[in-house]
Amino acid sequence: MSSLFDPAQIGDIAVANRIVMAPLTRNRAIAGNVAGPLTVEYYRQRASAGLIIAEASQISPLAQGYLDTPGIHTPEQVAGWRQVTDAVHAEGGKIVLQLWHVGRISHSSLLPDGAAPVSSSSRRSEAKTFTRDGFLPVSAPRALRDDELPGLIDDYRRAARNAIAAGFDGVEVHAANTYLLEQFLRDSVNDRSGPYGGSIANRARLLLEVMQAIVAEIGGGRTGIRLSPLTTFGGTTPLDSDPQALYGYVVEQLAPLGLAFLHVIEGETGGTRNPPAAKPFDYEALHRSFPGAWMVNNGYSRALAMETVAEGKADLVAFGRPFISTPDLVYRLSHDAPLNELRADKLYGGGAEGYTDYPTLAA
Ligand code: 8OZ
Repeated sequence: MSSLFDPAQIGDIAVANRIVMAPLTRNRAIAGNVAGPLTVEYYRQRASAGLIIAEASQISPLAQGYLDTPGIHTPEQVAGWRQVTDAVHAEGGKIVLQLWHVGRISHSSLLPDGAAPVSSSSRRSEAKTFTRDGFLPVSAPRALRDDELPGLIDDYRRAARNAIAAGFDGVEVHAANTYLLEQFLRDSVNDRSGPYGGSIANRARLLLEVMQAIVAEIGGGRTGIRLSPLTTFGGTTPLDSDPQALYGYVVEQLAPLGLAFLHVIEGETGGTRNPPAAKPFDYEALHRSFPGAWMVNNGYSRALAMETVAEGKADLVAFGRPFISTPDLVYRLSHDAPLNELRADKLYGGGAEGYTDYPTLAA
C-alpha cells in the first residue's frame, strides 16, 4: 500500500512524494514573456512538491491567449526558465513544463500583427480573456487548414525540445480546459470535414500526432498529458456529445506511447467533481486502460488525497489553489497543519504580493 507521502517513479522522473503542484496561470511574465526573478523565487519556495508542473506556457506567438503568460519558443524564454529549473533542482525538487496552445481562447491584441486566433473551427467561444485593456470577449477565430497542421505539430516538438534545453525534467501537454487540442477533440467545437473532423478517431488525430512527435523528440518517460473530459470552463465550451467514448478512445490510443503520466481534471475545472449537467463519467475505466502513472486533480482535501492514493485509485494528486497560498503544502499536509488563506484578488498579474509573500509554517 502506498502513501501520499511516499516516493515514486513517474516514467523517467523520480519524485519524493505523490503531491503535485498543478499548473497555475499567474500572468507575471516579464518583457518578452520571460519567467523573471519573482517566478524563480515562487517555484523555489514550492520545490518540496514531489513534482511541480510549471504554468501553461505558449509554444509559439500564436499560441498565447492572455496577457503576460510565459512562452517556451524564444532563447530568452529558455534562459528565463533555466533559472527556475536550476532553483527547483537545487532544492531537490522536480519540475516539468506545461505546453500550451490556447487556440480560439485569445484576443487579436495579444497576437502577432493583430492576427485572428486559430482553431479547429471558425466558431467563436463565449469566453473572455485578459488583455492590456482588461477582460474582453475573445476574438473570432480562423479555422486552421489541414496543411497548416504539420507546422503546428512542429511547434509542439520544438517547444518540448526547448523545455528540456531549459532544464525541465519533462513536459505536460495541455489538452484540457477548452484550449486548442480540446477544440479539435470535441464535437461541440470541431465542425471540420476531412482527416481531422467528424469521427472520434479523426477529432483525436491532431492530439495523437502531437504526442507522437513529442515522444519521438524527448521520450515517453519525460512526457505527460492533461485531460478534462467534463469541463465547460465556466460554461464557455459545451461538452462533447459522448465524453466517455471520446476520452476512452484517446486514452486507449495514448497507452502504447509509454507516457510518464496522465493528469485528469475530474469534473468542472475549479468547480465540482460531479457536475450535475453531465452524465456520470467512469474515470476508473480510463485509469484501467492507461499503463503510466495516474494523476488526479480538482478540489482534493487532505483526507481524500490520502485515501485515493492508499486505495490505489491514483498514483499522484495535484493541488492548485492550496499550493498558491501554501508554499510548504507537503509539510502542512504531512503534519495535518492548517493552510494559509488564498488572496483571490492576487491570482492573475501583479508582483510579489499574493505570489511570493505567503509564509511557511516555519516562518
Ligand atoms: C486561468 C486563467 C487563465 C488560464 C487553465 C491555463 O485553466 C489555464 C488558465 C486558467 O488551464
